[in-house]
Amino acid sequence: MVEPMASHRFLAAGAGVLAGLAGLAAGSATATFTGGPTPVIAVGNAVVARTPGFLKDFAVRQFGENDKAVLLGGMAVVLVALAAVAGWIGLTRPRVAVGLVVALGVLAALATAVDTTTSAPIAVALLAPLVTTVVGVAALLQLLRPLQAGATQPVERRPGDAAPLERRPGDADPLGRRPGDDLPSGFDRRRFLTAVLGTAAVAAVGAGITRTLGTSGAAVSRAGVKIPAPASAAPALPAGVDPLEGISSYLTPNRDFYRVDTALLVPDVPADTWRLRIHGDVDQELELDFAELLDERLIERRITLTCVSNEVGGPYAGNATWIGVPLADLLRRAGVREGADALKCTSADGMVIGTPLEVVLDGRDAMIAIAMNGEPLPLDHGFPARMVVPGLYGYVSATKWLVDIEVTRFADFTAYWTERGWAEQAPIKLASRIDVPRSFESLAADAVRVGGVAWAQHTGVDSVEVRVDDGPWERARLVPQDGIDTWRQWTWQWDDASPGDHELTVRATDAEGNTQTSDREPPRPDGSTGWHSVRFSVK
Ligand SMILES: Nc1nc2c(c(=O)[nH]1)N[C@H]1C(S)=C(S)[C@@H](COP(=O)(O)O)O[C@H]1N2
Ligand SMILES: [Mo]
Repeated sequence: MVEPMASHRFLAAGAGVLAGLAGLAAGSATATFTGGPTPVIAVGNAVVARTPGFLKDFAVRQFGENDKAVLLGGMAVVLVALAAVAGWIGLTRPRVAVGLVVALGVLAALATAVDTTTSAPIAVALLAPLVTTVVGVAALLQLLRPLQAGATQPVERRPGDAAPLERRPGDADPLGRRPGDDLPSGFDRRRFLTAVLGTAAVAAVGAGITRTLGTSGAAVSRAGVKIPAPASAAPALPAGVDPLEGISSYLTPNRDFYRVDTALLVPDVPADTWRLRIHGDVDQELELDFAELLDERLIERRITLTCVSNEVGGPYAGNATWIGVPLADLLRRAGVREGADALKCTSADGMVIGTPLEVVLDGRDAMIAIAMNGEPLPLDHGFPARMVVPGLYGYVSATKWLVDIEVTRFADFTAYWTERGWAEQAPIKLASRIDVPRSFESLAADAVRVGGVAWAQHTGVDSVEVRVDDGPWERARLVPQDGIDTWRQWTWQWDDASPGDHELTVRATDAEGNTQTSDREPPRPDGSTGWHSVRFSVK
């Protein structure tokens, strides 16, 4: 057999990538009709769900809120490489290439079958990986056939030409052409070009359908939601918040609010199809639609949310004004039975979060929130409804895209994060953070103003102290207390700053007199501890 020309190999690899794109676009378009996950998202979700805890912690540490983009980017690189390999191999061994594509299709089908992020029936959802595989294989074969004609047919010889010789790769062929030169006459350019255009058209149409029909129904629905005035409004903002440029703003704008969840694609839950079921150990099951939820007694409260994954000094805390329905109102109406100690909360994307019942019923403003900072919940913060429980880390309380609350016992289920080595119960730990100066900033001696935030949700922060190097602890100034469920901003000024390098450390004391421990603990299993410090220099 004649060695295929190198240029054929590269064309074939490109054909593989094009066939892959067409297959994925067709499969994704199919998914917009079936309501199931697209093949890429299904595989991504499967990776997320099966990533061991330590690796997930690593990813969150390394990539922070970009972890999803990094995962999807990594998957794209692997997919392009595999598609190119399929094309490359397929030039001479089409069966192996088809086998590779089918194997990837089976993988996507398995991921789709176990996907919990949509409620599409499995049999219907499996159409997407099926279409991807069929279109991918068909496109690959169509593209390779014209290339194979040129790759494997010995170049035509005319009478009088020398007999074909054993040729080594890189040698010129009998007509004096070397691999990489113009393609031989056996290459059916016209047919190849037709196949390329056809495949590209399939890819474009598939991508177009995915874009148009895949746009979120939730976004349209959210634009039409009007949040009624709350029966119980939040108290007026205390005077004197935001005392220093550069520290976290007292209320965190929605676009700056940290986001932590496992959803590669934000769940698409239009308000008009949303239902909340409250059931389990109750006297009477409740089911509410969104209009009914809005008709309930609404409260407006400022509450600071915090993620258990926050490292000392980390960014995963934010303060917002929430409007919602007190959870206790609904639970009382349902009638919680003796013996229950937990709420098993489930989201539209299958997240299961366990929340202690006692905490929700102890009088704090635990709510099913529908608005955040004066707007319906942003899609990525749980539209149309989520839980917010003052004083508990998000992973045990703040279920976004909430659709189901089962009153039950912790002993009777395992929550998503608990399965992954995080504590079952997790009140937010007392913490303080320096926002200004930033690490390694250089400041003028006459203006060393420092500041940040401190939180002890549902207990309240009483004092904040700072220390320069090994000097004495000095009291920081606190903005007036808003409520015990929010953070407090603090500032301090170093009047006779000495030039040179310094370290600034902060610690807070809560309203019960507990001072933050200096013991450094990592976030796992129930939240980090330790003092935050930054190094800076004075000119
Ligand atoms: N459905 C769902 N809800 C979820 C999560 C999730 O992964 N899925 N993550 C929880 C975690 S760990 C936190 S800290 C908060 C974060 O809420 P935010 O993204 O609105 O800041 O949401 C909680 N609710
Ligand atoms: Mo979290």
